[in-house]
Amino acid sequence: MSEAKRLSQYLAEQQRSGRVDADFVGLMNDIAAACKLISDQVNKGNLIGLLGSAESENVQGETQKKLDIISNDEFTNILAEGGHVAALASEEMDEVYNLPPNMKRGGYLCTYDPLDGSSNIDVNVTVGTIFSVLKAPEGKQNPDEQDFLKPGTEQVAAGYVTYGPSTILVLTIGDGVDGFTLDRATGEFKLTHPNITIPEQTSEFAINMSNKRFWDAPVTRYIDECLAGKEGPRGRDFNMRWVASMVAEVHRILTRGGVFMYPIDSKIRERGGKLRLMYEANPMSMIVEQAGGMSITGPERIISVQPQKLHQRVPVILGSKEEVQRIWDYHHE
Ligand code: AHM
Ligand code: MG
Repeated sequence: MSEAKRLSQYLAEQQRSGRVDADFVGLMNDIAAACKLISDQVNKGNLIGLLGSAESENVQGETQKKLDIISNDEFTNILAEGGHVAALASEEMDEVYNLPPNMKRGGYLCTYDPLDGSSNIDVNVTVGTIFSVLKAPEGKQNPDEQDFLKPGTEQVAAGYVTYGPSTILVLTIGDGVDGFTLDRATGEFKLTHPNITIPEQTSEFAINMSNKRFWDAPVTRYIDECLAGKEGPRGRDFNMRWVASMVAEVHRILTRGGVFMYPIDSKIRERGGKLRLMYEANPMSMIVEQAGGMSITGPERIISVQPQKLHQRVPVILGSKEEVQRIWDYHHE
C-alpha cells in the first residue's frame, strides 16, 4: 500500500490549486497541532490527573471539566500565537478573544468547542473538538462579536477531531469532506478517509429519548413511525444509538449514515435549543452538507440562520438526506 498523504501535503496541494491561501494553511496546521496536544491529554487522562470537574462554570452555566479548560487554553494559545487569526471565540469563553496588541494578526476568525461531549470524559467515552473558520473583516485590529455573526453559508472551512479508539480529523474547505487519522508513531495526520459521503438512506436514528414528552409534534411523529418498525407506516425496522457526544454521533453518520437529532422541546424552548450555532451546529452542518447530507433546525436549513449572538443555541437535525428531508416535510405539513 502506498504511503497515505500527510495533512501538510494535502494542504500544500490545496494551496497550489488556489483553493486556499498560505494564511489558511498556517491556521490549519495550528489547529492540527492543538488537537494533537488535546488528543495526547485526553489519552493520558488520570495518569496526569486530568479527569474530573474544575469546579467552575462557563458562560452558559455548565460545570466545566478540567480538560474543558486545559483544551480551551491550548487551542486558544496555539491559534493566537500562530499569527493566522484576527480573533477567536470559544464555547468556554464568555466573550470574543482579542489578541494582545503586539501579536501578529491573520486573515481568519475561528470559533470552536475545544472539547465537546465533555460529560463523557470521566467515563472514557469518545469526545471531540469542533471548529469553524470565517474570513476576518479587513483592516480591523480587534474584530468584535458582530464580525463573528455570519450565517454558516459564509464559513470558509469547518472540521472536527474525534478522540476515540483513533484520533481522526475531518475537514471540509467547501469542496467535499476528507478524513485524516493521527499516526501516533510519526505524529502526523494522514489521509485515510478521502471524499467522505453520507449514504442517502438509513434505518438508524440518534436522539435522547428521555426528552420524548417535551418534543414538538413533527419529531414525535417521525420517531413514533420509526419505532413502529416493519408493522408501521415505514415498513421496516429502525435501530437507535445515543452516545451523548455530537462528534462521535456525526462521525458515525459520515461513516455509515443515520440521523442525529437534538430538536427543540418545551424544556429548552426559551434557550432556543441545546447545541450552539456558531461552534457546534454550523461547522457540523457544513460538513454534513458537503458530504451529501442535510442539516436543519426543523423548519429551516441551519447554515442559513442569521446568528444574533455568539453563544446562540439552535435545534439540530442532521444526517442522511432521505430521512432529514422527511423530517423537514413533517415540519412543513
Ligand atoms: P457540551 O458541549 O457541553 O459537551 O454539550 C454538547 C453535547 C453534545 O455533544 C451531545 O449531543 C449533547 O450535548 C448531549 O446532550 P444530553 O446529555 O442532553 O443527551
Ligand atoms: Mg459542546
